[in-house]
Amino acid sequence: MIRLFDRHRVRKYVELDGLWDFQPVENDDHDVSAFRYQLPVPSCWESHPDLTTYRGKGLYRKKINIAKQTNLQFECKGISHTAEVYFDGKKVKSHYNAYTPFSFIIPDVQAGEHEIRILVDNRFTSESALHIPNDYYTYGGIIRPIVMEYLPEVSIANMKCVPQYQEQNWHLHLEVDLQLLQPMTDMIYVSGKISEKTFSIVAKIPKTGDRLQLQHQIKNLEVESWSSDNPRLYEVELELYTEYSNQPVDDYIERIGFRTVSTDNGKIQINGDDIVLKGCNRHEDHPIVGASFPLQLMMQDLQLLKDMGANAVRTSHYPNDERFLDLCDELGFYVWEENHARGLSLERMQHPQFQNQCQQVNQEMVENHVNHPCIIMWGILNECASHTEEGRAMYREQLKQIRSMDNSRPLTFASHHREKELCFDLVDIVSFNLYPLWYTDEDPSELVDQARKWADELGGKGKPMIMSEFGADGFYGYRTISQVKGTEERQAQIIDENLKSYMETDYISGMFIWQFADCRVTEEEWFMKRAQTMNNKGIVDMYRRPKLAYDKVKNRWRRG
Ligand code: ADA
Repeated sequence: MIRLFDRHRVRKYVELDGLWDFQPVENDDHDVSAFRYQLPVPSCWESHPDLTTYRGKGLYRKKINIAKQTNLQFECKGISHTAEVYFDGKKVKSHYNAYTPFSFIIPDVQAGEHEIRILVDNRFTSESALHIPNDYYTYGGIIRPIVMEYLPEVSIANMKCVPQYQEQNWHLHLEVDLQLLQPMTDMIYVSGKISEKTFSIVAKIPKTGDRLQLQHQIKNLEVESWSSDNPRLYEVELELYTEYSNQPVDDYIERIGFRTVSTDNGKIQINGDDIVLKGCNRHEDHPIVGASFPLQLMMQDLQLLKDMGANAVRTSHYPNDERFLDLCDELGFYVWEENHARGLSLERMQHPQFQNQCQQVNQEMVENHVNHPCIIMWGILNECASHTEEGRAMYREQLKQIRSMDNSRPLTFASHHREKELCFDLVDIVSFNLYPLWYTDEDPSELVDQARKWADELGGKGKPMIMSEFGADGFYGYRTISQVKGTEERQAQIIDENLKSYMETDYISGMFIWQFADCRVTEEEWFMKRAQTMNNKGIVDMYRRPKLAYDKVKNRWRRG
């Protein structure tokens, strides 16, 4: 499955799922002829018994048959973590980062058999500033779907949909990007439909250049707002005609929700109504599929979150699979989506590749996910060096970049620097990662008041405040009368006390438990810090079996 709705009804496309040939390789050996394995795509190579801890390079191969000459566009939704793509032996694309989509076009492909090879690397090399040994696992492989599309000479490359609420009415602003493979002198005609409204855009194609952006405003739409209680979605359908065709040569469908996000009076509003986010931090990690989730397991996680009374999820610490975001759109979950970074010191932030790798992720995250109504805020750089002037400069640059791409959502980042924080003035929402009763013996109620004071003194005065991480380890099945740290009893007690404090604090606009489910961590550097090489702070274990904390959360959120 590629998305939870049809992206095209005119453009032909096919998912390149199924079995691909696979061969671990030592270097940039992309033209090997012997392939020892066949691996399913999408999947993590760690799911194969020979490759459960393989950290290295692997070459994938797939043969495709093209019936008649065409242009091909490939969209890779997620390859972990570095990909070099070859088409009929010629290198056509490189990409770094497991968690954001990338695409490329192969123009003028002749009919017949062709071969795609993808060299994938999940090593922690000196080139990699973001994928490093960490308190989560960097898997290997083609972990999300690959789509192959048959592209006409002029096509719709992207559509950004910006719902606007003015004078008690919903309007919609569209930015439509066209891709031109051949210089054309024609007029183009875009016909569109949303809800009961139809519209058309006419434009002359310039003689040069390969992209053209069309802007269009649709006024006074008769639509219902999107919210957690009423996650009403609408498809925006575009069809593209040239002056020589009375049939559409291409089309593009997006699915959106009409809602506003604001941060007035120190609270967060959806469509003008104050909300309190009750959620969990969730890694894309599972003992059977690693980071390569099928829809069933994504849905199981959201059903459990809904069962415990959550209305939100934080995509800690990277952009998520767009099918998971589609589900959140449909089920009415609020999402804090964030770029890819966890706990990077100033030294690591000064890695020569750091800023441009982050800015690439920011660009791909916002460009591909901007139309999801479930995403109500963008986050960056979890627990990085926002307490230093050099770090602040990078936070500021990245926040500016994201705001320039989308100014419809508030921005935040999760800080653990307490009174040393230097960046609260740069964001709309202040967020704290604090672990009272686990890493420190502080009282949660006193600590949250202290954190509010830090925020007020450090540039966050009057801004909504979120407790973005709190929790404790609880080893599944470890129960003793002593209730020592690590037992399920102690974890349940710590989480319950934290939730009690934050639910009783009227200036708290959100709370995210660390974490939803136990997750695998890297053996490198984290083996000695994490029992079983796992982060065991889940309120369900890795197999999604509830721990004692689960019912405490449910009592607080469903019955609180
Ligand atoms: C940090 C970090 C999380 C996780 C957590 C923990 O707050 O943001 O990714 O590592 O600590 O389990 O200690």
